[in-house]
Amino acid sequence: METSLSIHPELYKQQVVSEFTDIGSVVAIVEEAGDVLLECENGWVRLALYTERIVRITMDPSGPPVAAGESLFVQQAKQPLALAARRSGDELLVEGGQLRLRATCSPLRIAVEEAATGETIVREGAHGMMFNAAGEVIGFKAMEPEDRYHGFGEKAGHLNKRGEKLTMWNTDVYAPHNQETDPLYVSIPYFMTKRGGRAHGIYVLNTFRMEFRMNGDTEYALYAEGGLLDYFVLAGPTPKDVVLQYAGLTGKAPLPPKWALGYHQSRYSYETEQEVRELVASFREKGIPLDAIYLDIHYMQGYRVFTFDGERFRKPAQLVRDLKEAGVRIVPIVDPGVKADPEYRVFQEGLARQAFCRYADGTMFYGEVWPGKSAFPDFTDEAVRQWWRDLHAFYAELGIEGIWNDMNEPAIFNESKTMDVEVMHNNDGRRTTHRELHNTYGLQMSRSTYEGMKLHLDGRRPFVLTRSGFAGIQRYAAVWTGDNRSFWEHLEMSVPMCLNLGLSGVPLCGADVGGFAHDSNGQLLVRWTQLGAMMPYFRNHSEMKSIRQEPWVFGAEAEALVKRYIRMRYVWLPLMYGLFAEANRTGMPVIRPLLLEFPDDPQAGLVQDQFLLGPNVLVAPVVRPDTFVRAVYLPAGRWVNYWTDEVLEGGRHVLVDAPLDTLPLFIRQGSVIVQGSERLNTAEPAGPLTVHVYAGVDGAMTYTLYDDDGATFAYESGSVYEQRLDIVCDGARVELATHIVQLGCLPSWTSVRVVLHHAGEQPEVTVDGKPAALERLNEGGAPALWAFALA
Ligand code: MIG
Repeated sequence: METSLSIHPELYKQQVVSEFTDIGSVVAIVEEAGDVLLECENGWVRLALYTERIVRITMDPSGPPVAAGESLFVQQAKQPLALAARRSGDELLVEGGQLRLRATCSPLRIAVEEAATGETIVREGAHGMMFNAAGEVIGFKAMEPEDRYHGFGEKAGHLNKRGEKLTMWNTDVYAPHNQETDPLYVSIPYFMTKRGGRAHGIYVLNTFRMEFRMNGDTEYALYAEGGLLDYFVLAGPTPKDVVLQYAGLTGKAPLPPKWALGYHQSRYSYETEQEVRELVASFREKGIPLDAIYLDIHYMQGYRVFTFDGERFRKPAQLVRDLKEAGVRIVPIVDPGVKADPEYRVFQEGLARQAFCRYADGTMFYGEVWPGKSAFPDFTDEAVRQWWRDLHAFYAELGIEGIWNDMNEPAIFNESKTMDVEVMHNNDGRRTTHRELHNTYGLQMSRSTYEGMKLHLDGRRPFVLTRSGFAGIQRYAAVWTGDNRSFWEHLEMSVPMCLNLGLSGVPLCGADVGGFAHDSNGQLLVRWTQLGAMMPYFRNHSEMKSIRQEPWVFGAEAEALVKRYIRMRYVWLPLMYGLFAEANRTGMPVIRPLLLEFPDDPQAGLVQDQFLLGPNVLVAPVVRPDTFVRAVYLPAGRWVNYWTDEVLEGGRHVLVDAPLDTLPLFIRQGSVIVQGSERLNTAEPAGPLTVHVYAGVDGAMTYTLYDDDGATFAYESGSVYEQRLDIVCDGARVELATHIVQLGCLPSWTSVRVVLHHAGEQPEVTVDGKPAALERLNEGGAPALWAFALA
């Protein structure tokens, strides 16, 4: 525990702006291959139009910044677009695409604006771009009074980061995860500014320790401990546009295998084969669905990665096979630290290949982690990544399809909690220090893990879960939010955390359901499972010292409710899977803050304890103990209570009942959702699909059913099933037109039934022009529910 000593006056040194040098006034303007280079008194600035609505600004005090191309962190090629500069007096106008940069020359202060309207998107205020002799750089931007800041990757605290300082330095934080606990495991140097209904983004290309100082009054600052001040301005203009622009730059997540979206059970640790088999049997007996069991560090022989302890797990291949037959996957943990044991094959190989991180003088870097003294692969080097990819044949040959990367910040048991910053990385030939590449270590590890599994899985989709990451991590892994606790506060915080991760390009994320550390309890586990069932990634995990938290440990009532919501997860899977397909194509997150779908609704912009699953399903979890009623904000329009079919007028707060068995859920009226069937895992037949049409408002709605084999990469070459349903409601008339968009494969569901909500007592329904044979589902019940089969 820290004491007051930690706020000793002599421990604190304020960073003073006056110790930084401004880039100075513009002395010459050079147009170079479509870019504009500004030679300034104290250095250079390059302006490049990346796309019609993305501009890149790079400051280098030492010389003209090179025209940077694609990289691990920029997947999209610069479009061949040109900027043209025009100076008149002190004013400089640089135009291209849909954007215009308007700058003063002395001193250089740049504003990015809409070329068409002149509306300012983002501007420098009193300060501009600065650097100092130590190599630190800062860029300032004006803060407008109504600006709200979202994104920044994985951050504790609230959805809006205005007033906060966000640090980019991947860190293992066992405890605490409070609002001010910063940084955590993942750094994504990107955020979105929302101003009224408009939005723009800033993505800073810098892997050094960074700070986003959003705690100013009239200015915020982008600070980096080294490297260049180099950033993209993503001009929106809507929040969704910004998300798409960011995903365009950093890439989209591959489709996860369907089993990765089922319910997962973990514990630090399930220690023996016997225990794992019993666990799976318990899920079976109790009728609780299960798709994966995790093996934490105890499965290994003395914590040596790429081994199984021969006593605890005598026949891992047999175990994996038997479980897979029961529809359950095994996901083992793999940490980066390789035990420094001269008799251990992986260590020997790594030494022989010079695969481990070393100091500049060639001496090895060793750190203490679970196996004791350990060496750390240099994942920044292609030859090392290749080696690591190949090593995964070990798991793949056992039948394993998912890998859990932990401790990859990297976390090390020492004062700094990580690798010495002066350790050198090969960095594919451009040797540099850990100080520069620390934030990318986890990403590079998960990259080679994903690629390695892909290589060895014979066309099947791998699943990788990671604790650490950087911009672009979505291309390789799912992210879980690390060591939370069984606190209601952490249940509550997981919502804005995952929403901000989604805005930062990571669609597949979630928190440890039930809480990792500390003791959970029945009510907490019920509420957390209700939320987890609607989260992209759904895993219950807990630590050694805490009481167990499998679904049945807190008595019959809790067990029944936990079971009900795990089963409900499987009902929502077809809708969720369709959203993952959308995320794969566009980068749109699966769970969305209200601001994304309702950017012009000021109240929706404030909401962080509710979210949308896709565009039309509103989830309002209960995140406080003994709370059986909650306020819900319904955006404009009408909303249907999922459980009762009651229609509620939106554009206001409502108070809804939320007894322990109820997760408040609302469907936007005038929209369509799909539901699958309850199953014990995703390996079981999908069964019938139900399309729920929430009629009752005149107008058109559309929904596209999506499916593919859920297991291979065939979807990338068109083996997908897509059927669009266009529905027009006009009074009692409901016309449904079906349209096969893609028939690259057949869907997994056996039949499709449509359920009509709020279509009145005597609807006239046609399907592709022919009258549908309606069946009334609730004889005499109101409002009427009608169903018909879809051929
Ligand atoms: O805290 O491998 O966040 O999920 O169970 C020690 C043991 C290291 C940290 C992970 C946690 C995992 C644990 N690990």
